[in-house]
Amino acid sequence: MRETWRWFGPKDPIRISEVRQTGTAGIVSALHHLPAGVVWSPQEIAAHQRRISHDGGQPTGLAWEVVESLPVSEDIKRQTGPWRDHIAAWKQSLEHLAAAGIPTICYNFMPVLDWTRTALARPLPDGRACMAFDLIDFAVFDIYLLKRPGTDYEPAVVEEAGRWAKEMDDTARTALARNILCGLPGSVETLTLDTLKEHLALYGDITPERLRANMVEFLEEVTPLAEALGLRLCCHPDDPPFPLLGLPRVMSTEADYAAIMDAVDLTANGITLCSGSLGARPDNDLPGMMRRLGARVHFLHLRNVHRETAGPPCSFHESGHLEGDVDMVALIAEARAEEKRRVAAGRADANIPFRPDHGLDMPDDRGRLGQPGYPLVGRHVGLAELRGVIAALDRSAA
Ligand code: DNO
Repeated sequence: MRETWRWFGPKDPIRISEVRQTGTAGIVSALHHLPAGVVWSPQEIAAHQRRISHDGGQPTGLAWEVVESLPVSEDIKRQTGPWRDHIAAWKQSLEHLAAAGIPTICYNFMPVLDWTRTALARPLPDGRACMAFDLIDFAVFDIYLLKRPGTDYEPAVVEEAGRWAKEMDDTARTALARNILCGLPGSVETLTLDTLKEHLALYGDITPERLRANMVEFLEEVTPLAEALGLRLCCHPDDPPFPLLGLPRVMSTEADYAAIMDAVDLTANGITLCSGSLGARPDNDLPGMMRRLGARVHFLHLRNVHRETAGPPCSFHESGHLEGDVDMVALIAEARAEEKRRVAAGRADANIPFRPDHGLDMPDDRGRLGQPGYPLVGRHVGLAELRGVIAALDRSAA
């Protein structure tokens, strides 16, 4: 398992020379300043590689190994406007990334919102802080702030949301909206309530079946090229893994992944197995998914969640990497087993990249104001724990 670390580029308050001290082997990054739909030029890619390989003129020994994300435009997801041009640009970017030697490309197919949380720094009893998704808070946002017609929450959720909405003052309401609209780490786009409403209207007639068909069509276009270039595409799951705001979501379960893998049956059509996103549903068996879908898992996001209510949809908060509802040790054991199968099969990609996904905010992280969920100390603790699990499993298998 190859250790990697997500770095957000020059805006990231964590310097590459600091990342190096975590002992990580490679960097996950993106050209966050470019909007979806444009070509990533060789010059832009090379400049970013240089930002990673050098800090203050000094070599860092680190290289850009995984792209997260090469954004898929809303037009491609809906098949509207210049979507064919956007696919052509995506393919051109793949050619440039392959020429630059970056083999693994993560993307997602979530309409409008990427990850969604109602709290970005909820204090835990021991003083750490975590990101959380509270279904009642989300319903308050949806029903009382966004005022979306036709919401379909359970009656008990609507009732509770009504009580909470009365108790919230303007400051609390503004903070809630800001947290929910934050949903795209490092992106150039910032949503407001009004732009969100406009985006939702554009998805009015797009059913999950239609979105899945559009995704398959997109993959039929881009995957053969990726395969020929020796690249591995890997789709990140929906986070949280259930529909929000009436938008379709099609990458939430094992069955969703199996359908997409079967529809475009090439190794380059792969998965970013994010244990924290998928783990917010009790019916997602993460070690089992790693065992059954493993041959197509090209990238692992390892983090954990603690589910607070039954669901989906449900409330949950992010926990320490070894503390939540996902059996992280069993999941890593399955990832190691997959790597052994790849070695036996002579596959060149036997070393699967993973990153410690998210981390709890710990004391020294508070002053940095980095990307929510991406603190230096909290993530380093997560990496250290995961590294310990891997070492212990390897020792007992030897
Ligand atoms: C959240 C991330 C996601 C992920 C994208 C990949 O912290 O895991 O935003 O980067 O969904 O396309």
